[in-house]
Amino acid sequence: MRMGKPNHISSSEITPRDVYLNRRKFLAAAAVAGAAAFAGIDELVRPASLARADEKIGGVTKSPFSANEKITPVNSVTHYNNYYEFSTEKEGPAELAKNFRTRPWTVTIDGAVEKKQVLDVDTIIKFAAPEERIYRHRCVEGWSIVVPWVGFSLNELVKRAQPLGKAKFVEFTTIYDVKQMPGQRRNVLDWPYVEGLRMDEAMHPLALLCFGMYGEVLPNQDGAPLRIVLPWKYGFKSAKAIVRIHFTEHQPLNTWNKAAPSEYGFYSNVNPNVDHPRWSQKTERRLGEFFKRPTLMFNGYDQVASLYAGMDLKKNF
Ligand SMILES: Nc1nc2c(c(=O)[nH]1)N[C@H]1C(S)=C(S)[C@@H](COP(=O)(O)O)O[C@H]1N2
Ligand SMILES: [Mo]
Repeated sequence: MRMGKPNHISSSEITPRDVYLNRRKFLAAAAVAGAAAFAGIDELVRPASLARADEKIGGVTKSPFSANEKITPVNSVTHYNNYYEFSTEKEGPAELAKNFRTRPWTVTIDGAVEKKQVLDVDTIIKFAAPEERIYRHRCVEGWSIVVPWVGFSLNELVKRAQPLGKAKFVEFTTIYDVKQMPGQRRNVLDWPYVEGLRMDEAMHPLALLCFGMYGEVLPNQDGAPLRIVLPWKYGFKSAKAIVRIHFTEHQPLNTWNKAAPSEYGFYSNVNPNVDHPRWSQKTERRLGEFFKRPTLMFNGYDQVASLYAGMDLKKNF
């Protein structure tokens, strides 16, 4: 406060500048109210941050979507990762992602939506009650795992964004941060990593917005603080460390499709009847098991079949 300024100002002394400043305050308050409207009533209570891996996630309910199968040991899932931003070696991300900063973290919601927003990840993860979903996960390379992920249906977020009628696809972008992600110094892929879904795929309840696994906060190497998990698609569709969710009229060009279009398509549904050009997709090996097992159509998630009715899945691989 300037010296000599009187404490009391009569209304006759209010200048245009005061009016301007009050208007600014009003606009700031309106912006906060707008964010609250996007988040919904239950988000008005600001959630605590889930920042540390190995922190337990409370209030997790069991999901009816869970597979009744033997869960892969957590140590395998945290030490056999595809995460090229850190390393192309499967054993690399566990160590290299150890100090990756997952807070503060925001996700930009933009494109063809009513509610364009920049949202804090700790707001997003309170959009719905956390569920444990035990999903089979099939990597295009021929190995598979069974993981108890924690999250809720991606459609909880999509609904809140209020996509416009012209929004036909959702595009997910991973963080680009060369200082933290040594793999991004190399041109193995075109960074940042991009993935996409058709709107009806994104709205399917099986599509999971994920922030935990094995009851705890997601380890960095598995995609903290926020990833998607799409159990009926090859693993590369399940983008990690998401910073942008973009709604669009056009089919996104996903990173692996861009890198090798004859090998990796947009749909990438698990399909034992369509071989990869360089290997068969008929069987898979569960991490920790010796014998291979047959790979199932849609990875066994028949409930998504209707999304692809009438499509030639050999062409749309
Ligand atoms: N950002 C990003 N997301 C990614 C990848 C990646 O390299 N970068 N790899 C994908 C692949 S090929 C697989 S199989 C899964 C592996 O997930 P997991 O390490 O949690 O098992 O992540 C997918 N998501
Ligand atoms: Mo993968």
